Amino acid sequence: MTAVATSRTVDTTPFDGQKPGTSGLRKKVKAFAQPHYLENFVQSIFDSLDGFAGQALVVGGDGRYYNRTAVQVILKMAAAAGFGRVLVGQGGILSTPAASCVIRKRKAFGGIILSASHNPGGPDEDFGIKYNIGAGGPAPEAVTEAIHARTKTIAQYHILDAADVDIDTLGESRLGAMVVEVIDPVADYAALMETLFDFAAIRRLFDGGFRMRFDAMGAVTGPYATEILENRLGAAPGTVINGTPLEDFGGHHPDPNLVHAKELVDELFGPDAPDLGAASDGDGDRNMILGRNFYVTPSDSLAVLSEHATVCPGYAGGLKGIARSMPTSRAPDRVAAALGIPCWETPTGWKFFGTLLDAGKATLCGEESFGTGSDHVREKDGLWAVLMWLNVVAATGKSVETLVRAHWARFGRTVYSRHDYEGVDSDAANGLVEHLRAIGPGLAGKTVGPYTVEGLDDFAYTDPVDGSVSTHQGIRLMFTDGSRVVFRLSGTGTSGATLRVYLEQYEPDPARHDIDTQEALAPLIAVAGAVAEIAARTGRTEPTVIT
Ligand code: VG1
Ligand code: CO
Repeated sequence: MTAVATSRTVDTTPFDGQKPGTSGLRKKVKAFAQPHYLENFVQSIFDSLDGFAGQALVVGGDGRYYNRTAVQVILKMAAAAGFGRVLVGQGGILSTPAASCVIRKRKAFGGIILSASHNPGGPDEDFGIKYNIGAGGPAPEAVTEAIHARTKTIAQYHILDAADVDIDTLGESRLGAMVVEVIDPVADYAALMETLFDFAAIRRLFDGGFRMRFDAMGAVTGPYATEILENRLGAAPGTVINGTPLEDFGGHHPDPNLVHAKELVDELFGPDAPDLGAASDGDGDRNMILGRNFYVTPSDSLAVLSEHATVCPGYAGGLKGIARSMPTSRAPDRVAAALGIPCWETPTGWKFFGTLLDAGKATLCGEESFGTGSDHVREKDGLWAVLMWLNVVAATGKSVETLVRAHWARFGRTVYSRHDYEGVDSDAANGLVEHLRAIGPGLAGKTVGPYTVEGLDDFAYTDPVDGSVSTHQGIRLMFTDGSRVVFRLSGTGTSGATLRVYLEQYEPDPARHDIDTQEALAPLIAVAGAVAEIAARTGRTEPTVIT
């Protein structure tokens, strides 16, 4: 017999639950662990939603420190709020793309994902929480703004007085009137991947001696990658490294880039390198792709996958369109033009792709920040991108490097890099952006270094489907030769400000395709620093991270 559980109302005081950022609320664990803090935010989510009584909610996270504690709080609050069922990943685990998959497949009302993505985890590090809508994607700005507004007025939350739920055993139990269903976090996701990609062809590739390394970075993709790559596709045991989700990710930044995935990069650029290397981030939505001695920029990855998408069963009918975030390079635009399909340019953050995907205006989408995905879910999807690369390699018989070089030969190379200045003083960072806005109108036609300025603008976006407008999405400094520098402040950091400088230069000449990226971009980097007064305003002469 289950004891009768009663709902308790707790008085609380409003808090400022952060302006809607790039994705959800991200803070130090210590902030979330303050009395009522998490509860206030969860109640603010529920108070901003309508019509969920008796409906299902999906809950899971990337397994970082505080994940299990937060899951229990959310279960008890969902029961008090009147949800009919919560689908929770076993052990509290669900990658971001898998949560999106489950929300869609099980027709849930929405989902709560616990993650601070690629930010470090542990008692002194970051935690995060985001709400996803019934379509499976991140809440659009109207919803996140409603949640934010609610955090400023909230006076009470409701929680069931009950013992913790066993979230480690598959199956159903009850929490008050609500059913808690503990699900296999991998099953639905793996089944979806089997419908999109030619698993038999990929299996033959591995049988033929193709070797790969997948670095799960001690984060959530370990169980997914092990099941799909090793168990279902026959990749050699040990293909997946750092495959057990750890509460502190082994002390690393689970961020799949050239700096943080050093172990993988060293192997792929070392002797006896495998044919393909890949890594994913904390919550499994990012990917980095490496060939043997070869790095694929995320922008090129989107372009190459778009070029060859039809070899994959799930995309055999062709693409309806491509969408990329504004700072992502324009390599995918050239592929879209060749395919005769639109290429949409959206603000940074996956939430802006949702309407395009729902309306059938785009099939593939991507961001320069190691995010690639499609209309199969409504989040970016790290392992999906790896499987698509494997499918393209298997179908064409070409290596990763050969595929990218063939793309450059056909379309030209878009030389691209992002320079991040992390932990900058917030006032200095805002001042830099204000400075750019102020000088913008006078810049057109001016010569700076080897470039002539075409114009500078502050990117604003009108959603072509629902008409919603988003302004101040990044400063674009455009030059007459097609080169471009974008300046934007991060919306996901948890300490100080992070200035991101995105550099892009088109190189049609095949004789120059081998040029080192930073060397090729050196003049543009110098101009970006001079125009934005980066050193003078931030006190930094070098970026913290170059990708
Ligand atoms: C960063 C990336 C952005 C991405 C976001 C969430 O945002 O630049 O492209 O959508 O992280 O990714 P920002 O505002 O810090 O630049 V994840 O993997 O945290 O969901
Ligand atoms: Co992520």
